[in-house]
Amino acid sequence: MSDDELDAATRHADHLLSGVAWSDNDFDGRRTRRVYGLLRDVGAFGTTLLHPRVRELVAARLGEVHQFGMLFLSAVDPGQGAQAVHFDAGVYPLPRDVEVETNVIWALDDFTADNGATMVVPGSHRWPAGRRPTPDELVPVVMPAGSAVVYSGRLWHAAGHNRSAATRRALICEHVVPWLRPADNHILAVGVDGLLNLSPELRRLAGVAAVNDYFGFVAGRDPEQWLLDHQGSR
Ligand SMILES: O=C(O)CCC(=O)C(=O)O
Repeated sequence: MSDDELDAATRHADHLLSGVAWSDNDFDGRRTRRVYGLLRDVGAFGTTLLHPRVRELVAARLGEVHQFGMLFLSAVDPGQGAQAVHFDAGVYPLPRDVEVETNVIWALDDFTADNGATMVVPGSHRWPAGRRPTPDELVPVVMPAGSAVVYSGRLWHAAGHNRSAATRRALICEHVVPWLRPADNHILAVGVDGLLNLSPELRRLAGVAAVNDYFGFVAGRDPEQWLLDHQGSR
């Protein structure tokens, strides 16, 4: 992202994080603050979520119609230990070799080996079911603030241990194919009025997008058209 975009994104992150408590479970992290349902107050993240180069990569992997899976802001505070190693598509009962998910982690602070940079196992998206990484296979994604890493939902990874004195913030955007239920229900979280306040492209990513005439419609109609008519009839 440009410096201006990064500046706006970090200010929006601070606004969203104000007053947010640490997570109440080990996976999210008991020294980590998380904000889900970001489309309810997308602010400056709207530009980041639609970054053209990242959008191209995601569309090349998943096809033109796809949708957000989980979408959250994560602030890993000092002292947070490493997260359990996992792959994001593991929430779906699918064979390991089915590719359904492409995810993006935007660094809102520099990611360093010390401050909890995401740890990844390069190439592990091609591993068969049952193979688990050993600790020496994990490498930190070291990158300056404003950078993103794009990875398959099959890649083994985890948030790292934050041994530094500062918080590591990240914007984490999962994307899944349109025939899967997204991990988070953006349509319910945002509601009809909230959807109408989003740009058409963000609405599509929230799930307002037909795949064809018989898949993804609302009451037999194209969902975008349905939404606009619904607005007009009020
Ligand atoms: O914060 C990170 O670096 C990764 C978090 C993650 O992979 C997750 O919570 O699914």
